[in-house]
Amino acid sequence: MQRTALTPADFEQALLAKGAYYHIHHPFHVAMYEGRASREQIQGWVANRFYYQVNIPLKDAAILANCPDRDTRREWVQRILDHDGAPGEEGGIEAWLRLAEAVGLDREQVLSQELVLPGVRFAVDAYVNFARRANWQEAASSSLTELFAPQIHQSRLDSWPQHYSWIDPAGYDYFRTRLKQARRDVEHGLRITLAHYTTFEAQQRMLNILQFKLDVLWTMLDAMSMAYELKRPPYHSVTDANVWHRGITL
Ligand code: AHQ
Repeated sequence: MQRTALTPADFEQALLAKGAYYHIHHPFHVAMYEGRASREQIQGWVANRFYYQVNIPLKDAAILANCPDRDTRREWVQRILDHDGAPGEEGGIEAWLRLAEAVGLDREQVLSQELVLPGVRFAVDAYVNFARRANWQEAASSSLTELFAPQIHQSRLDSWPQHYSWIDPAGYDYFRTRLKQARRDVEHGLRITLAHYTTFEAQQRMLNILQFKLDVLWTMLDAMSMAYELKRPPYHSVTDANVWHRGITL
């Protein structure tokens, strides 16, 4: 039988309730927040999250490519500039590379993506490929894990400086910049989402899309937990070398 659609307010509450599954609750993130992460775990996190960061512009460009609405595109395009850097501006990817240097990683090694774990690569690629294949509204709404992002960026700014005196504080610029960009992104993403999903079934599908994106973020940290906490990186039973695939250069 046809269920009546949630009101926009109730739909937004249902979206916010998904925050219970946000990766701020993942044990790997909690360990970083509580100061229990080793230098290797912090470095592994930064090197692996770099793969997520450099794929965000590809994800957002896929959304633009699928979106026939000029007004949406002219607002959405800002996300690419935020990461790639508008002419004359550093951009988030460069800021992330400064975070990498601040935690003692070599810039070229991070750029090479040789430290990116298979599980991280698969999760991120699933997100980008979803954005390429889905309609632009569904791909746009999958960014709404950022409803919870300001809190996670703030938590790092609040806790890392006191726990990890060995990290150069200049590296934290990325989190500060992202605080306001995430809030602005969410306002647009929510506007698209609340307007697009107007039946109960469509709203349930969107909640499943948001869960997929939460799975992407959670799974990335699972792969990092295996490698950097449980000391079971891929192929650890066969070799000590990191032999996993470096990514297909098309
Ligand atoms: O640094 C992050 C970022 O640039 C983005 C873009 C956005 C998207 O389009 O899906 N999501 C996102 C996120 C960033 N940082 C994550 C973190 O934990 O630092 C949070 C993540 C998100 O919540 O999706």
